[in-house]
Amino acid sequence: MNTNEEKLKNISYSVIKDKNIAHQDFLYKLIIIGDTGVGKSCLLARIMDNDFKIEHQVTIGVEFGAFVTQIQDKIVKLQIWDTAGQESFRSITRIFYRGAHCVFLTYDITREETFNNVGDWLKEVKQHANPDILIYLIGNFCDLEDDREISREKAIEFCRENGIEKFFETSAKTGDHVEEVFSLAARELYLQQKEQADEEQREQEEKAKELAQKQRQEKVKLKATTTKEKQDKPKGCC
Ligand SMILES: Nc1nc2c(ncn2[C@@H]2O[C@H](COP(=O)(O)OP(=O)(O)OP(=O)(O)O)[C@@H](O)[C@H]2O)c(=O)[nH]1
Ligand SMILES: [Mg+2]
Repeated sequence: MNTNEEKLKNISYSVIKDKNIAHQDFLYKLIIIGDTGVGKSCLLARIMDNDFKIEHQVTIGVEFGAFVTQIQDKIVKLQIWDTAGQESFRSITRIFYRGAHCVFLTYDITREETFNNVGDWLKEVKQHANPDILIYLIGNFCDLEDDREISREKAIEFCRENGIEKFFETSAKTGDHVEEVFSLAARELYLQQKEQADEEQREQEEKAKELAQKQRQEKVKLKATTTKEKQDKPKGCC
């Protein structure tokens, strides 16, 4: 386990059920993308309402949701954008990549073509999202093990080739690993921001120290010059 994962594991957190909570310390935007029918809306319904719909209600454009956690002493809200997977909405959904902090690149482990398209989805991310966006690869439908077409190894290989650090298999139907991935994303984004803020503070403190030392040195110099001037001054002058 690398140090980042250890840190993430050790951060205490709890889920806040009240999604309408007015106050939050940190707000992050997370988008879910992937082919139509891979279960994006069901993942959202599972994390928001612990609900699952059997029928496929095609998403038109985009739908919103939220997932709120308390991490350490801070309230962290994920604003979740569930996008339409159908090709015809592609030009609309692209607009929503902007400003996203995290993306769930989703496929269905029982349909190979949805995995084959993940590369194209990744290209979209690279073209339209922030370069430092956090990318999670999510293989949904893991409850249907007997129908599996994409092995874990194949997905892990894809991650390795494309520099994606996080890969999970989920089931929106049973809820397997769903809370885990959303809460991990919240913790990872929080940790990133916290470490960046800590780093900035360290830099400022360092600068302040340097400045104080310079000022001290200037004072010493000034004192030395004035003493010398006094000594050099001719005595007993009338
Ligand atoms: N067995 C199983 N079925 C799932 C799972 N997730 C979603 N489904 C089913 O898959 C179908 C499509 O789910 P949606 O969440 O609507 O798919 P989507 O990705 O939002 O599709 P678009 O909105 O068209 O992009 C529905 O019939 C769900 O019941 C899962 O994890 N396991
Ligand atoms: Mg949908």
